[in-house]
Amino acid sequence: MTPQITLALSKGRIFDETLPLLAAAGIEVLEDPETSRKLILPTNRPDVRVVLVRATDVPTYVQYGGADIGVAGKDSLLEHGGQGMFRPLDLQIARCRVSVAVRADFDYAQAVRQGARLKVATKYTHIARQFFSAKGVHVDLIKLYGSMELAPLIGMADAIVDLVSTGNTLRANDLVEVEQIMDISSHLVVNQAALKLKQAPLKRIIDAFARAIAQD
Ligand code: PRT
Ligand code: MG
Repeated sequence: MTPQITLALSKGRIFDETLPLLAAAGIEVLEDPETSRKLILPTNRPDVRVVLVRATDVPTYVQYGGADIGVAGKDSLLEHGGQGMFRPLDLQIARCRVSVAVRADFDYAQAVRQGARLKVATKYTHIARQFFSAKGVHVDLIKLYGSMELAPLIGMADAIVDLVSTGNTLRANDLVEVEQIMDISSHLVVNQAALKLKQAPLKRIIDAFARAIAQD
């Protein structure tokens, strides 16, 4: 009997941009996550199913074997730590960057002098802590789960560390991008134990994804 493969995806851009890669592996998801309320979606392959989870939860599902394989943003992987999984492929999808942004009237250059103190609001506390500690800047981190842009506007923080893609969200809120911390794309992640137990079917999917990326 072929073992069941469970793939963890998040709704939205990661799901949408993974579909062509799945198609290249001969896998077609049979329900639309935007209209279906199901959390487990069947595919055209009886041995493959998709589970829908929050983007930040994909690494956790793969770590604990709730899913054998998943697609996660590098931002989510760095915040999670990546324990218990392999990261065989950079899928080059859902691309963006992690940046520092401040109010247009804030003197960032002055604020990040060595030994200075900066109040930073972010969902990405690991990435932010590492980035500022490498610069020798002390930061007071305020953990938020969304709408980071609001924090500098209402004086709760000096700066934010957030994902930027077009820059429209920053511009709409009169914030300026003052530093780019790193480029982000989504990666394929595979549970370490599953890769041993279900090696052949998982390898077929990984290889098909790799070929599809190489063609672009
Ligand atoms: O929404 P939820 O809280 O469930 O989680 P999430 O926001 O992490 O999920 P989702 O689906 O929005 O994003 C999943 C992944 O897509 C992220 O982990 C990133 O790796 C990647 N990605 C790529 C982005 C963006 N581009 C992006 N632009 N994730 C979020 N954004 C947001 C950003 O946070 C900001 O609010 O879009 C806004 C900025 O966009 P621009 O175009 O205005 O600059
Ligand atoms: Mg989102």
